[in-house]
Amino acid sequence: LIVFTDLDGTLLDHHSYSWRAAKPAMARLGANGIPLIFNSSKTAAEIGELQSMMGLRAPFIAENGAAVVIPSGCLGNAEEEVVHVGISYDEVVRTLLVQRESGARFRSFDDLSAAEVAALTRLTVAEAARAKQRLATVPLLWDGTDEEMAQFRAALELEGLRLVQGGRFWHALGEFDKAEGARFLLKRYQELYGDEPLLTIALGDSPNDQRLLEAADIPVVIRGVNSDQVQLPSSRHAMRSLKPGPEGWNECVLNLLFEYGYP
Ligand code: 2M8
Ligand code: MG
Ligand code: MG
Repeated sequence: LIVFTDLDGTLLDHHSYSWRAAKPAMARLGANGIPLIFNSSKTAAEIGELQSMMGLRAPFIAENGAAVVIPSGCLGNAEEEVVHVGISYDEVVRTLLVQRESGARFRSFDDLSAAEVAALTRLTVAEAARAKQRLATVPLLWDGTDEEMAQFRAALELEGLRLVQGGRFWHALGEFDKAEGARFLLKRYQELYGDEPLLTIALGDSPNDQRLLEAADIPVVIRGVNSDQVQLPSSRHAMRSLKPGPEGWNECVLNLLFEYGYP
């Protein structure tokens, strides 16, 4: 088994960012040597900090698939590896500014100060500063009408950008997604594990997790603010959690470990 998980609203509580309720299942994964791979719209700076608070060291996927980070030693690599995909942050910001000049109404992480991001998200100002250290994706709040949003989306698509929905924000990003990041790391793990087939579990709560869930053997939709917009793929053991966030995560992962014979 290998586990790919979203963070906000999935492993972390949507409001408090606490993972406390998921600790029993996280410990069982660790004890069984099952890799736990974070796959988030958070930045590499945020995920690195989170891993060190959790006492965890593992490869991870940042910014909705824009970057894959493999800390030194994790996959037999002597040095830290960082793989970037697609368009750069500056290019996304430039395209957004052109749209604003033609009337699009939004507030992005590029416009907002760390204090403003903190007020919107309940992150601390230091955490919000890490959330602003972005490589390739721009979270934004839409202030226009639905109709204007449709125009905005179409205009971004002409520039090779997509909009995906997280728990609080829309994310403007290039032609990559969480599933590609997961596939990249799965290949690396599969090389390590040789012929032993690896079953993938993916957990997520929002539309930006849809492709990741579809690519997994065992997709788990965690209940959250917009999880009703996520379609549950029809695979064996696909499930929705009854409880939200880390409580739901804990229950589903413990169930699956039991189901697949892990103590
Ligand atoms: C942003 O992401 C969440 C994920 O679902 C959202 O869209 O609501 C991020 O981009 C991230 O960097 C930040 O930590 C988070 C804070 O809530 O918001
Ligand atoms: Mg989420
Ligand atoms: Mg996320």
